[in-house]
Amino acid sequence: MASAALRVSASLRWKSAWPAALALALGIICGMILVGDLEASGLLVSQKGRAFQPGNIALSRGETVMFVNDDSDLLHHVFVESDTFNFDSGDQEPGSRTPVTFTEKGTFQVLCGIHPKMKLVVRVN
Ligand SMILES: [Cu+2]
Repeated sequence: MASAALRVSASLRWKSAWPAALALALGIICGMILVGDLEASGLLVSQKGRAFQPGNIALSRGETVMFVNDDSDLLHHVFVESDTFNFDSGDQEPGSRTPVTFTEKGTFQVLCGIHPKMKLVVRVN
């Protein structure tokens, strides 16, 4: 009798864990989709090997580009100089992430103050 009651309560506990496990799995999947979207929409720009990757992106006004210094031993320094929009990151340490929100429409050249060959074209719609 006692062992049957134990078995029942054990199986109940197992069943009640399912919604939590399902919620956790859904949460992980949603997180992966969100990160995937950010990368797919080109809002992550890597600075690696003295180059921007990708070298060309388009986004909507008000969106933020995350610049990631993926060079383990180099400083970078992104800036934009234009009539309508200006930005200067200062020095970007290896591994650092620098968000830049493009608040104006237009086509902008993002340059690196340290590596003159680094160029990124950002089209803001
Ligand atoms: Cu650089």
